[in-house]
Amino acid sequence: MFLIYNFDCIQFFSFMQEKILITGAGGQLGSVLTLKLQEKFGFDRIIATDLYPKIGHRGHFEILDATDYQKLESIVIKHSITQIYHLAAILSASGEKTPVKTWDLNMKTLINVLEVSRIQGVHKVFFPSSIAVFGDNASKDNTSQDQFLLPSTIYGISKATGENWVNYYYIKYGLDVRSLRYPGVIGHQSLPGGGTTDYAVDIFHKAIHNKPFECFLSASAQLPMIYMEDAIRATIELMEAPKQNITIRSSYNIAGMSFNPNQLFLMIRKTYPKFTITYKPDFRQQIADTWPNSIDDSNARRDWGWNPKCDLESMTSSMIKNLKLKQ
Ligand code: AKB
Repeated sequence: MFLIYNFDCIQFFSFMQEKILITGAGGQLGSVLTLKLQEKFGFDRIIATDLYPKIGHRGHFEILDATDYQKLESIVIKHSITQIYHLAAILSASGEKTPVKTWDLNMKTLINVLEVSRIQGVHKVFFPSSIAVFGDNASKDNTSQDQFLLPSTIYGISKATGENWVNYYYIKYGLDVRSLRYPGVIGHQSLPGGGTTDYAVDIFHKAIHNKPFECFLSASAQLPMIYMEDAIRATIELMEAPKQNITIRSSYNIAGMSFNPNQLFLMIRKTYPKFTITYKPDFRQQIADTWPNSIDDSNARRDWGWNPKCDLESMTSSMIKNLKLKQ
């Protein structure tokens, strides 16, 4: 009893000591994760950073271009940071327009985060990877964790390389970096920017405004997706899992649901029977063609109890309900 009490106290004490820095805090995932971490740890414990301040942001905020090591290090020292969630990155579709810039930014920011953590004693880091690490060679259905990675986009190449870097820092320096291969993230709280899966958020904004939707993917382009609530929960559950349970130090596959634009359209039509869609596939269809249709996340389920709650139907009704509230 005494031992259990003592252990709980130690855990509670170290929890209360956490100081968490988030890069890319103004982005689709970053803005929602910032709120969740503020709610969990308290406003004082969270330092949101991005290139530009977010209008209406509550709590600590620092302007940071994470390619600037000196600035990053000064913020880490100033706030005695113990954990970093490194979300800043250029995504798949935007990345294809500026491949060299995308490589430079995605790699430089990650290496800066790893280095500052090693040098300044940050003890835990989160690195978001993506289903974009898989290429055309990988099996499309129920794609397993250990496929040979041959990504088709520079974004995917930067994430696959990033997975190797974080694994290297764990092996060489013992830095506790944890990572998820996110599918497309769908949420009502924020807009995605520059991804191949963005259509699955854009479509809802058109539907609730009674406007037709032109889809940049084909009707049958099935991709793995996850609802924002599940994505945030997965991130925090992974970060809080006991260290000895983490067997994958590159990045965990996680799955939420899988559907194609036609299936999503038909689901939305149940609420908006007059909603219309046209298909005009562009270069993003070629990216989608190389990505999995669905993901096998059995390692995440086994190691830290991952279990998605949201499917296509519940995600659709939650998106519509929440977007209508904002109208
Ligand atoms: C993108 O489409 O680039 C992202 C991703 C799947 O990583 N949403």
